[in-house]
Amino acid sequence: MNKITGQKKTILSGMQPTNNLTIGQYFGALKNWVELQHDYDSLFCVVDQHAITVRQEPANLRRRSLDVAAMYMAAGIDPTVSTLFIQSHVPEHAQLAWILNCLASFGEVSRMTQFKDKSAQHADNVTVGLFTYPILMAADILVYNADLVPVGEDQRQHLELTRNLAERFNFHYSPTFTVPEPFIPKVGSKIMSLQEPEKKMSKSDANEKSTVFLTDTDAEIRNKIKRAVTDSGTDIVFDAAKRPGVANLMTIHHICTGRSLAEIESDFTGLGYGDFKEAVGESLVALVRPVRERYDALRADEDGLMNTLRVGAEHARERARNTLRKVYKKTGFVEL
Ligand code: AQP
Repeated sequence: MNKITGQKKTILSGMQPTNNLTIGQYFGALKNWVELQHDYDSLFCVVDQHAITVRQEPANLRRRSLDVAAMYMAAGIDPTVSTLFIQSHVPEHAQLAWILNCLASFGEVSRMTQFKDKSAQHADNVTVGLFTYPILMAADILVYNADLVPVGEDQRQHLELTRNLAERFNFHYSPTFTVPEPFIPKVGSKIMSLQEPEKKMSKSDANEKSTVFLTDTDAEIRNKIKRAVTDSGTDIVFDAAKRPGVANLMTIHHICTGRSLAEIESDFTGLGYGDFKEAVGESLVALVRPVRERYDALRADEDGLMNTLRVGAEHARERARNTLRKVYKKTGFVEL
C-alpha cells in the first residue's frame, strides 16, 4: 500500500523511441513490466521527449514512437490492465520537470555518468536537454507518485537523483511525492554488446551486429549470435570479468531457457563455442519469434494502436494533472 495515496502500489517506466527495441530492453526492463503489471497499478510510456535529447529525424521519431508502443503490447503489456501512453501526450511531465530543474543543483546533475557517455558519443551536439534529461525522467516518475521503477542497471544513478529530488521537495514544502525505489532484475539487468562485450547492448549502436532487435528475423538472430565476439578459450564457463562475451551469451541462454548458469556449464562440457552459439541462437529465436509475430499484427492496425494510446493518455493526464495542481499550489503559483 502506498502511504500517500492509500492505494495499490504504482510502477512507472518508459523507453526511448530512438530505434527498434533490443533484447537488452526486453530482458532488462520490458519482461519485468509484463510480470509486474498484474500486481501493481502500472503506467508505461514511450518517452519521445527523451529521444529528442539527441537529434532525431521527425518522420522516424513519429513512426518509432508507434513501433515502440506496439512492441510493448507484443511483449505482453495489456493496455486494459496497464496505462500505456506516449510521454508528449501528457504535458504535465515537462511542466513538473521545470519545477524540479529549479530544485536540482548543477553539481549533482553533472555527476550523471550517462550524460558523460552520451555527450562523448554526440560531441557535435551536446544539448542542454541531454544534460537535464534525468530531471525530466524524475518528473515522469514523480508526477504519478510511482513507488517502484523497473529499469536496467544503467538507470540506477538517475533513480537516485529522482529520490533526492522527491525528498528535497517534500522537505522544502511538505510531503507530496512518494520516494520511489528502483526495481533492477538480478539477471539481465545489463545485456552486453555482441561485438564489444565490455559495453552494454544499445539500440543506437552503429554496428548492427552488436545488437539483437526484437524485430530481427530468425536468420538474422542466428547469424548475429554465431558472429558474437567471445575469446580464445574453448570451454563454456561463466566469468563476467575475464570472459565477458561468453558470460553474456550464457546470460541470454539462461533467460531464454530457464537453465541455471551451472546447468549450462555442465550441458556444454566437452563441447565447443560452435555448439554453444548454435544453442543460444535457437533459444533466442524461440523467444523472439512469437514477440515479433504479435508485433507485426499489432503494428499493422494503426487505428487500433492510436485508440489505445488515446485512452492511455487521457487516464495518465487525469492523474498527472492532480499531482501538478498540488505542486503548483505548494510552490506558490497563483491559482486561477
Ligand atoms: N543492454 C541493456 N541491458 C539491460 N537493460 C537495458 N536497458 C537498455 N539497454 C539495456 C533498459 O531498458 C530501458 C529502456 O531504455 P531506453 O531505451 O529508454 O534507453 P537506454 O537505456 O539509453 O537504451 P539504449 O539502447 O542505450 O538506447 P539509446 O541507444 O537510444 O541510448 C531502461 O530501463 C534501461 O535500463
